[in-house]
Amino acid sequence: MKIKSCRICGSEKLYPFLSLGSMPPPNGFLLKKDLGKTEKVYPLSVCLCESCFLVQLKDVIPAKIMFNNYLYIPSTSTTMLGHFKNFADEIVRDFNLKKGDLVVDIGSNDGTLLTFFKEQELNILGVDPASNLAQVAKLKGINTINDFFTLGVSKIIKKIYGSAQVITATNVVPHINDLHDFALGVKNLLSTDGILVIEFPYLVDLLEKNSFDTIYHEHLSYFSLKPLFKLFRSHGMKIFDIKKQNVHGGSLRLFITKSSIYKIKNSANEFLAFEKLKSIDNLKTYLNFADRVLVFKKNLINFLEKLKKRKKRIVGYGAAAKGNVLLNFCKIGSETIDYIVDSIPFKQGRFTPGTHIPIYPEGRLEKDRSDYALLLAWNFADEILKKQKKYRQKGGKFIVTTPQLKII
Ligand code: JHZ
Repeated sequence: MKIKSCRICGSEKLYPFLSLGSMPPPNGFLLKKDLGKTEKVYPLSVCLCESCFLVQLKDVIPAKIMFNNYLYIPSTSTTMLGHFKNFADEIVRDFNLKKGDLVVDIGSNDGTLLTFFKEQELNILGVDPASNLAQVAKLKGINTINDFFTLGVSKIIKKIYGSAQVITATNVVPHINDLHDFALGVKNLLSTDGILVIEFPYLVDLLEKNSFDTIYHEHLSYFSLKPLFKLFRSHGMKIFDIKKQNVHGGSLRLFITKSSIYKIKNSANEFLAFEKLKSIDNLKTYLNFADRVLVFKKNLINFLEKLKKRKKRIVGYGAAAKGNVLLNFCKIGSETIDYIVDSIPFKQGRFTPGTHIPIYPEGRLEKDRSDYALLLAWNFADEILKKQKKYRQKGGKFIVTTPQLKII
């Protein structure tokens, strides 16, 4: 499907500033038996709305294709476990949550975030369309509705469980095509003084760190603040606080409410001023970014070609969705990368979409004698470099792509 107008303001002035070509959905990991079949590819071109400045994709793959069986889980990362624990603790403390208050997590994945709210004796409910993950969550005792969150689903939840004191949505709002339906669903489900807390990778970081590989079919929007202020305002809600987070290459956490008891904090205006300074509302910023992406592609390909000429063995580290974007965009396949190691059991034994590189457990890196590991999960550089001390001590090197191409 192709949208014709901006998801937030409805303007038809959508300027495409970067095309990454056509490729399969980046979480479409293949089983061995499917390697011979033709993979469906979809265009990946990103636009700027010249009216409200929402950066977005026009091409939409039906959500059911991408999310009904989802292989990504954050819970194999100690960084993410720590992040989610702090997230839950802070909200319970700062908003004075009481035993039995309802917390609903949208895009609850395997229930990781909700386990930390459950520990504090809150009433919890997850909503996630992936049946494989809803199953895992339920086995952990996390009550989960296996569906997409919509206004319709929010009405059912409200009828059965009552209003929510807190709704959380981490790394999922960029996936939502109908943002107005999402806002209406949240407004309906929140109690009168309830809050919505959302987290997403921040557009300013994407541009500054050149993390073009986070642009992919699942991410329909790349948020700066102005369009989000507009979205929530149009539904009688307000963003009242903003906090910067380090995860996923730089993210924002937004606090949103329909209640007048929360006063808007300085952070909101400070971030808006910061974005003005970064010329986030200027098409030139995006065209410059697109130029840098093309330069990066050339540099990476040249660099890897030189290593191969010197007969060096290269593997990949972290079969991240973003890694698949990088590999497909730069046309790097199994002629260059022998295999990829990854901590997520669902991905191990499968092959990367488009490039068909096999995926193995992380333990293989240390046992094997590869010279270089291309760090596809660059957002976890600290955690991974620490974990792979022995590989590095034996002379193994990491190729880091973001924010700059470098060898560690
Ligand atoms: P990671 C996901 O993108 C998908 P991805 C999603 N669409 C989204 O919005 C973003 O997150 C934010 C592995 N790994 O988290 C695990 C190791 O092998 O950067 C993952 O496969 N060893 C919801 O897929 C991958 O790397 C480790 O020690 O780009 C990281 O994927 C660690 C820490 C990770 O997200």
